[in-house]
Order: sequence, then structure tokens, then C-alpha cells
Amino acid sequence: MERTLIIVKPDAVQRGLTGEIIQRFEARGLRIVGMKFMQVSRELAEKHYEIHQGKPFFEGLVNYIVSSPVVVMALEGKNAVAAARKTIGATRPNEAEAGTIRGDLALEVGRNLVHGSDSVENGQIEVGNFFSPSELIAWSRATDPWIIE
Ligand code: IDP
Ligand code: MG
Repeated sequence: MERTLIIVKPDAVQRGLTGEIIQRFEARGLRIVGMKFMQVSRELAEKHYEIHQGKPFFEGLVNYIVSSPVVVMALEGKNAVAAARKTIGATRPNEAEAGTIRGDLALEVGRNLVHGSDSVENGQIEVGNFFSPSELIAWSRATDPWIIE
């Protein structure tokens, strides 16, 4: 089953939006298979964002992610990666549609509240970078047949 890594970023936690953001993914029908409150180390942040190394915003991005605790989630579902990206909205909140997390709750790209994996392959890799196998729980919900045909 497809998995995606979601990070409720420091600005979202500081603004008290953790519950609202989790709620949107839950309501979408994605199944939580891992979740924790943590402080991201500089090493993990640099690994997570290594594709952006060398870009002008890289240092600010790493500083942002390590600036305060985050909530990380591993979500599972059919097309979980694409579904979560739609729920999150465009990278730049001023371009994000109303109804998305960024379109409803954020204004600036450097404070865009949430991360979601951008491909199926990266979903697997990123979940593995943030969670040990024992922190991921395979389970089924009583509501699954009402969400998945
Ligand atoms: P994504 O989070 O929508 O996948 P990416 O292009 O992968 O967007 O960029 C990763 C993160 O880097 C963004 O979510 C945002 O926090 C930050 N970022 C991207 N572009 C800029 C920029 O031009 N200025 C400042 N921060 C940026
Ligand atoms: Mg990205």
C-alpha cells in the first residue's frame, strides 16, 4: 500500500494548527500508520531536503525545520502521495487553491505549514528516514470498506 510522509512543520505546531492539519488528512480517508512529536536534527533536515542543496533558500529551509518541534505522520492509502499533495496545496501559498491547507491557512512559501512526499518512491524513502519499523503499525479500520471500494 502506498505511503507518504507528512510533516506538520514548526510554524503549524507553534500556531496551534496541528489538530486541524491532522484532521484534514484523517477526513480525507488516509490511514495513519505512524505518528510522533519530535525535534528534527540538522542532520536529518539536511538529508530530507538534500535535493534542494545549493539553492538560495536551502539554509533558511533547514533552519526553519529545526527551529521548533514538528509532528510527523506516515499515511497510507490508495494514491496516498497524490491525495496528500492535493490536500496540502501548491508550494507557494499565494498560488494554493482555497480549500487546501496552504490555501486556507498560509501566506508565504517559507512558512507553508506542511510537507508531503512528492513521489511514491520518495514516500517510501522518507517514511524510512523518519520512522523505525517498530514505529509503523499495520492495522485496518472498521471504516475501511466505507472509504475504499
Ligand atoms: P513542496 O514542499 O511543496 O514539495 P519543494 O519545492 O519541495 O516544495 O520545496 C521544499 C520546501 O522548501 C517548501 O515547502 C518550502 O518550505 C521551501 N521553499 C521552496 N521554495 C522556496 C523559496 O523560494 N523560498 C523559501 N522557501 C522555499
Ligand atoms: Mg518537495
